[in-house]
Amino acid sequence: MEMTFRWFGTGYDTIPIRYIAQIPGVKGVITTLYGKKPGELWTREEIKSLKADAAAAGLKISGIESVNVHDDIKAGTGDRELYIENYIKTLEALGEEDIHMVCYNFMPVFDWTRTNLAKERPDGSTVMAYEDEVVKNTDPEKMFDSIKDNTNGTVMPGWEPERMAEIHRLFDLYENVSEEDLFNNLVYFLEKIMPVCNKYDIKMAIHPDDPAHSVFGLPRIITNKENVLKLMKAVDDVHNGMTLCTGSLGSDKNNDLPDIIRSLEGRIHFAHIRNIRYSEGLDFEEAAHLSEDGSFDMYEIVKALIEVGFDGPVRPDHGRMIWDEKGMPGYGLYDRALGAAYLNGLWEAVIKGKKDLQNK
Ligand code: DNO
Repeated sequence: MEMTFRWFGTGYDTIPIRYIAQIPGVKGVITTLYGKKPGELWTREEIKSLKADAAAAGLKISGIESVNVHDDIKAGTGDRELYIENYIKTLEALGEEDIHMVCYNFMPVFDWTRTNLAKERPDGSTVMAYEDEVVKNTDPEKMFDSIKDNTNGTVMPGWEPERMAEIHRLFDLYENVSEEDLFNNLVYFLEKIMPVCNKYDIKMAIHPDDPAHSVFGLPRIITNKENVLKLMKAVDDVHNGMTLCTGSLGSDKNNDLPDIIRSLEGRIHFAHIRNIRYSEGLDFEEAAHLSEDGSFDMYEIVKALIEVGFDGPVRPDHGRMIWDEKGMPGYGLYDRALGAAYLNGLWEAVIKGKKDLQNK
């Protein structure tokens, strides 16, 4: 694996990139052109300049998160052909710039959903949390208003104000889109982009739905082992792969993460590793990466990734806000850096442990 860290780019991320380069073991960043709207073209010049910013800190770009997919593609409406054309051109530009992994999602309207961005824990740290009752009792058009005061002045991915301003129109767009339609639209999109992915060896890594169930009655499809395997089979090309996001898939208690990892051998192109703590029903709150702090066995997760020969980029995912840091919820420096250090330790231990056993 290659340890990486998410960085939102110059002018967007409040964390200086040189701090990221100082985290032990981090060789690359996962980044994006954060100002781009879904469907907009990326030029080679813009990608070059993003690479230069990373290179100035001694880092490479290990992958893009995300090239967002326009809602016309997801809903299969309006200008989808034009937006697919643009997506292909963007992939071409990325390929020409030697970038080979792209993370994206196929969630209608909302990207990830939380009901509290700063739930205080007894030790004074804060975490993001999800409560299903709140979602059930909130008008989706007001969802952003209910959390916007806790973003510490940052623009959170998937919750951009321009996007929130169009929420009414977006809900109308999906009115008659079933889960089956959404799945078919995803397959349609993937089939169209596979030739360019093959030409430039770009591995597409779909991000699971977060949380892994329907919110506000919207269709959701990347939620469990069965659906994910169905997608892998429908477009049976190594360039159609997954972002193994433990926090998202793991938000459904029935999802056995090590088992899902084993079933996806060869198709996991990127890993987001974090821990959550289950509460009642569908509720959960985020936790420190350490197994003991949450509901996941991180050792088993790392072991399964190593067993299937996963060698792509890994990044610590959402952390707590600790040591009075003010930043984008989930994306502070301190707890994610602790997460990277912990994951590096687990990796080293599992790999060396395996070798020791073989040498006996
Ligand atoms: C949230 C992230 C997501 C993710 C997208 C991928 O913190 O994990 O916004 O980047 O769903 O397209």
